[in-house]
Amino acid sequence: MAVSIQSAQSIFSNTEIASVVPSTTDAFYKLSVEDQLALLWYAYTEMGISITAAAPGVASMALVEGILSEIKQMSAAAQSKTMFDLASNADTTIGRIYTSLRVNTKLGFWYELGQLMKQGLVAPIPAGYQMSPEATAVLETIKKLDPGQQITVLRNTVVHMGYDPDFSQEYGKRSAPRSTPTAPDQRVKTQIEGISEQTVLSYIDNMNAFDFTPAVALFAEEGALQPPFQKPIVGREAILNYMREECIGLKMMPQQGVSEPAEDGYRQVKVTGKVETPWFGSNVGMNIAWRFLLDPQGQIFFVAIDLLASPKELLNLIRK
Ligand code: 45D
Repeated sequence: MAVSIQSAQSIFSNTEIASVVPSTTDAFYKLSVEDQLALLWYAYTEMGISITAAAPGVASMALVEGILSEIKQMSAAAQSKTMFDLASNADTTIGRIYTSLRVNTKLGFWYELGQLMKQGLVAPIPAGYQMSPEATAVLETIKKLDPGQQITVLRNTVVHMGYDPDFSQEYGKRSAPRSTPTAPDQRVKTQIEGISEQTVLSYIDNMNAFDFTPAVALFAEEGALQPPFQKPIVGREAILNYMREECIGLKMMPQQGVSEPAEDGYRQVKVTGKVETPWFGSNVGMNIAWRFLLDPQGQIFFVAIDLLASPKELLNLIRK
């Protein structure tokens, strides 16, 4: 059987992913929009993990200053309706602007709105609002997730707000803003126990330096990158746009790995470790696996990034 992206998806298929994240996200979308907004508020304020002050630096906040000041000037009822419209994907001007933003800027927008709600400058969730029993159950599930899983659920909900949620999926069709990579003398060389493949080590080093052009050059022309719970992003150009949009400020801390020959001269490599997002810094370390399939030339034919079900999965390096 020839190697394909589809066949590559099932390398190291015994990796246990945090499937509670998509199931909780699905349950969330079955709730009324009022319940969704209330639940997000309670989850956000009661989770006990806080966004770090440096985070807004990764978001282009200048792009949302206009809509934020517009919202500040609205009546409380109009403010609530704006949030309702965003969460229900209504076709509004703010909804269209929101959709055109990068993920980090969407998060920055909500971070700012959350601050304004705490300060009483934007309408809060009405005191005494009673969530449905279904919403209460979803909230309880979220509270029991580990922090890396909790923030992934929160992030998913924010990404899907605004009008035309499919827009952001099309990485091949738009160009993303660039940013300056880390200076060469400030870079650190990664070592991963059990791994000597230069491609994998260079991938991590370039990603940690936000140097996405050489990171993408490690991929085969039609190579693919599959983010957690998403479809593979195929081709260098699409992957480059994705990285420019989503990978600024990420800190990758691979710990250990295993490498073995696969069919047709390919090689499969699994690495586990932690990833931190600029939003939560070292407050939240996400447990991650990278499953690489390298082609005979040593290029990345496929890499899946998985959010692991539990910390004990970090040790699951069985060669399957
Ligand atoms: O609606 O190797 C309020 C890739 C009110 C790339 C609110 C990767 C109501 C390749 C509460 C105010 C990227 C795949 C809302 C590796 C309301 C690669 C606000 C992996 C919405 C390793 C809510 C990277 C707020 C990973 C403010 C796994 C919510 C990255 C804020 C994961 C939520 C990053 C925030 C994650 C969530 C970031 C800031 C999960 C951030 C999550």
